[in-house]
Amino acid sequence: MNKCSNASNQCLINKAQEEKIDLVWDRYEKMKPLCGFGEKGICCRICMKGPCRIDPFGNGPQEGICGANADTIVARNLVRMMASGTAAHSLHGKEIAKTLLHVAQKTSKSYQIKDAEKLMNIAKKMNIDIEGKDLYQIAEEVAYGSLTDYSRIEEEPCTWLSNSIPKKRLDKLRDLGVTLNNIESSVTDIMSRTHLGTDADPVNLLLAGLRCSLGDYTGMQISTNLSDVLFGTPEPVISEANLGVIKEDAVNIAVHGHNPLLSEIIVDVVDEMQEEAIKAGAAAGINIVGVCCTGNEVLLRRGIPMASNYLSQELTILTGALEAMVVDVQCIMPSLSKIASCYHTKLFTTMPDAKIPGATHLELHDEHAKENAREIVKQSIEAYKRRDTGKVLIPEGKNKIIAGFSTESIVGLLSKINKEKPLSPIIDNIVNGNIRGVVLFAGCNNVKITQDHNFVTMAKELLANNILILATGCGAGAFAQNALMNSEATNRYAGESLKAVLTLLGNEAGLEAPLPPVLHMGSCVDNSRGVDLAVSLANELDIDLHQLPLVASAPEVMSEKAIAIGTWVAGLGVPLHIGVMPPVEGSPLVTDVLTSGLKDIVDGYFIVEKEPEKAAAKLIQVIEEKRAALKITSTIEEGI
Ligand code: BF8
Ligand code: SF4
Repeated sequence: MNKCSNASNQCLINKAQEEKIDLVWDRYEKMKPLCGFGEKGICCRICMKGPCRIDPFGNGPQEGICGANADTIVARNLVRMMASGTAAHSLHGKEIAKTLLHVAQKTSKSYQIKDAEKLMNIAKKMNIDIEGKDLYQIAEEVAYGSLTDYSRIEEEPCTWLSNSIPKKRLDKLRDLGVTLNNIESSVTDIMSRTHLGTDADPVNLLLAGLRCSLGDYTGMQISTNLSDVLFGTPEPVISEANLGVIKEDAVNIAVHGHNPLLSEIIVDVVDEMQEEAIKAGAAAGINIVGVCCTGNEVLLRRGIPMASNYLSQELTILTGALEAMVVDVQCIMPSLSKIASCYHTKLFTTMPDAKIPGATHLELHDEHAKENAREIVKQSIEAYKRRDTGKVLIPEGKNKIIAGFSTESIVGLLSKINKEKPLSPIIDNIVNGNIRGVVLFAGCNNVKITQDHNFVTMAKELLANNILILATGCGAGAFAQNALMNSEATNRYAGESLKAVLTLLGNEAGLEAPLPPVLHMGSCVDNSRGVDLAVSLANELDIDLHQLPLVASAPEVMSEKAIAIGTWVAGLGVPLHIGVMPPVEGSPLVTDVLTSGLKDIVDGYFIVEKEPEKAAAKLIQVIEEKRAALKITSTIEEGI
């Protein structure tokens, strides 16, 4: 194998150049200059009289052919992004809920209930009477109750929205008319009102977008919670990250996408097929690695190492040592197919709604999921025999990570310090200033930014200022890849008082070292875990979410799903930083609503700042303002 000690993956980018393979960064360069109308959101393709474009300099047309102005066009385009994001996340949740229903009705061949305690807690939360019912009856009611959030006719708010946020917040959203009774209707509503000649009022459109985005949130709650029932609630787990987790002497299979229904089965069947791989010459057997949010799901629950987040997904194949990439849905670059064809790598698609030309399609339906998973592993072992060892180049660096911080595992850990009031160690340390506040990092990588740069730069600054960081999605991937999710990172980057708290907690957890300064809470749908923790803190203090010294950041935001998340985060009252301007600048009105008007009605708002150093400073300022408003301005660094 050729050696590559460069942990930045540059060697693989160079390799791609030598092999004349275009990567995402090459395609980006070829795409330049990007369309200015599209970037500002003022291109409309909603009907075939157009496409229409508004001249941002005021010299050309200021209205489309139908008379829609820039405000209407920008708002329509933006809320359609929110609808797409909501559809993606909530369909994921619906698949999980349907699977739980099949398990409850004992018609599932491949899945079972792994966390009965969580199921009981959910039933209680949903006000389901569990008296005298067995586990399967309760699971059936939980599944039906959750699926009702996708189909309710009555005008009451979705169960998973109303049972998971503080009452004050729910009342505020209801008064504003943005609570929803039915996730799928909220998406239909956006597609309907943005049809040509329907809603032309930008503010009315944005409010509908907020309602739809709260559907995204509702779908995430369902995804996360019911996945925990089926696959287990994450507990702290030690693993590794970076492309170096791909092993030269193993049959390497990457699982990529979002839905744990696929990856869990693959991980399950691997153990029984290890011998076959060894017989084929792979001394280390079969090695599963994760990419994107599927990677986060199996990392948290199974300790599977993380090879890559979004932007470097193509490089996993460039290592020349990947036998198969198995994908489900979302954030899968279609380019993978072409790149895989330059190697021995098999690309498997597994979902009926996510096929890629050139890939092998093997659907993982419940009734034959295990057989198909075995077939995928078998073909991967076959592919190993075709591996060209001359083309193998695996970057050597890999980082230790501690992941698996579900709300339950955090509360469990804290209860070792205070059994009666488990949240008090966190609350006390926020009040006395040892922890100044919390930032939840979420969202994607974007080719417009050097991969992971904004995440890492901001985190170092925030940690030095004693701010605790939670992370999900590709944000979590960025921190995992850049050695910010282990005890050494706490010693290196955390301010003194934060370090003291994390050291105490790490010792209680039996690590004999500090907890990491960035806590990995999971995939993008697991942003619900961050909300759950924040809601527990807010309820304990009898305040609303916007009063907490809590902010969110998606410094390398890219996808429509992330736009939906950002909108509901603001709707829940939490200011949200984004490091890339969404396509709204063509309408000063829409830009103003997002960056300031929203604050007046829901307390949360968007902070757009491209420079990570400046963004960190702005977030610190917001946290300090929130502390001052709560009258917890103390800077005492003692008394943990
Ligand atoms: O859902 S963070 S690039 S992988 S959209 Fe996609 Fe963005 Fe990554 Fe996970 Ni979330
Ligand atoms: Fe043009 Fe109006 Fe049609 Fe959009 S809806 S393409 S602005 S005519």
